[in-house]
Amino acid sequence: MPIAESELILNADGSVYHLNLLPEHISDTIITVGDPERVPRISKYFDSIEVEIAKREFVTHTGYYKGKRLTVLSTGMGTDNVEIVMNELDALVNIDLVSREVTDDPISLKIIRIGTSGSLQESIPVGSHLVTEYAIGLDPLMQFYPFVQTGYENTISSALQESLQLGYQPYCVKGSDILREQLGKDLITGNTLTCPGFYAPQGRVLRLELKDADLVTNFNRFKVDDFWLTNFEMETAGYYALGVMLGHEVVSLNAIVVNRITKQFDPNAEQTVENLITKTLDRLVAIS
Ligand code: R1P
Ligand code: URA
Repeated sequence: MPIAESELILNADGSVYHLNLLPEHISDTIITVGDPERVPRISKYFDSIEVEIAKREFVTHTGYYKGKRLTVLSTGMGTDNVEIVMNELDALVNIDLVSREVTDDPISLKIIRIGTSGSLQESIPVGSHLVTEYAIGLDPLMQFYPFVQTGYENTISSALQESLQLGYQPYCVKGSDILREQLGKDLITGNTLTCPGFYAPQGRVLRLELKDADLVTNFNRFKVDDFWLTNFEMETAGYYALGVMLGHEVVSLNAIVVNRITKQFDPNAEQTVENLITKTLDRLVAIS
């Protein structure tokens, strides 16, 4: 059955609705970033750039880095944007956009998030790089998908629900083991909390008080055996859960630019991100 025009919306040139891309515009290896300005900061290292397309916050550059074809794409902030990006990237490789039929042999993409993040532990300093093993989503995205947690993931997310006295169960999900091993060696391995906001959901007070004044302390102290929360940001759990369901390999690499326990902001945050970019590009060239 073809997917209706109202469900898979295409632009006049046949490209997917928000990303504005055609299948030939992307590589099977995609670096995603939140900030559109981070796209040229990555593609400036490419030998050549063959595609430059932008619509809304979604900026895409595809080119070659040391002979390897790579795409870098900005998503903006939050798992609602990640939901659009993951579905439209998947449509580019697993749906025939002309017949609107799902293709028979699904293609698996490699998706690598390079983003900034805040540390929840004194021992994880600003300036460090962290690869996410498990992500826990406090956002509502998985209330709308039939995502099934493993027994272990369910134990973690139930314990967090109880600890934070939440009215809903968060979701816990593991990222790609293979990409974590290939790209995350010598990075700190951690468990990342994905929050549906930057201020109150991450315990920040400007003019509005928090419902739970101890939120960051609770994140910091949360433990189930040797499981702890190391850092937070706003996208990783959405990527990981959609990656599992759609069959794509996803890993989240975090530049730690703030520590919420020591209350430090990284004075060299830009360099911390730059170092993660160059390290990741070189590791991507080495993998098949
Ligand atoms: C908040 O400042 C943003 O920074 C982090 C968060 O996940 C959120 O998107 O990631 P990026 O640096 O990739 O945008
Ligand atoms: N991004 C976030 O979402 N939180 C931080 O504290 C830093 C970066």
